[in-house]
Amino acid sequence: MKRALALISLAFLSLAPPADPQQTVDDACSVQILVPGLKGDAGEKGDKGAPGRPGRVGPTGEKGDSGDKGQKGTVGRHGKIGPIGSKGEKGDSGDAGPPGPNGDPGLPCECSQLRKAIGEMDNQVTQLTTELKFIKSAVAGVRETESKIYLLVKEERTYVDAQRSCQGRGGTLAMPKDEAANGLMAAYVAQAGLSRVFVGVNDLDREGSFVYADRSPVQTFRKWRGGEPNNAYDEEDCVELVAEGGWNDVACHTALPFLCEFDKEHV
Ligand code: GN1
Ligand code: CA
Ligand code: CA
Repeated sequence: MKRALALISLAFLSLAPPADPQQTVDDACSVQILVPGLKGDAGEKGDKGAPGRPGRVGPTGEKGDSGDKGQKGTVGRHGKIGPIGSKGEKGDSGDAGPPGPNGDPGLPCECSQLRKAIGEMDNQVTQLTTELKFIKSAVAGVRETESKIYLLVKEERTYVDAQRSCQGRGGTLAMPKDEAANGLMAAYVAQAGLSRVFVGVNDLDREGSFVYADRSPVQTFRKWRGGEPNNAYDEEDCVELVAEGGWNDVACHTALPFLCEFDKEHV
């Protein structure tokens, strides 16, 4: 190998142009043996070479300190359905449902016959009411109006005892507050064959100020006989109704038959 290189170098040297321009053509045809010159000066510093290849992966480092707590993560997936809860309160009732189907046709109305029967019953009620009134009057000895029942008691009592007797029966001494009631009472007294009875009127609390047994004042309706009330003997604070219908003040300790009155609502 070394021998091959020496031959090549020799050939090259023989073909190389003359190093000195003063050399002649003859010189070129001559064979000269050139010897190496002195070592030249050091060249200029070359450019920085390209970066080298990456090195090998280093060994695993030591475990570092734990870092700060990370941020809150996103909402997780829905969890599983929980157990069935307890029964709730009853809700409001729903809307009314649709109307049901029509019912079966009714029986034909016998209206004229029904009206006739009702009319007959009305007549019977009226007749029975009249008869009952008669029986009450004849047997029980009472009289009645739309709202009141009157009872004549033939036992003679002072005013206070008479009032107590009426109250014991659930009523009060009769109070003639209008012409109709006063007339009924007077007729009742007359039919009973009596001349006078105590009624519920007095001026016991204040002389001359007459009130009814229910403490309401005697006002526009009055039925005093001529010259009455005269408070005779300065002791007349109670009132009698005479059979003719007039009123007279008499002494309360006088014993007389009396007339009671009852509210139908309370009987
Ligand atoms: C009666 O008793 P005499 O006649 O004085 C009546 C009086 C009357 C008077 C009218 C107890 O009194 O209340 O006002 O007639 N006394 C009695 O003349 O009935
Ligand atoms: Ca009097
Ligand atoms: Ca009198």
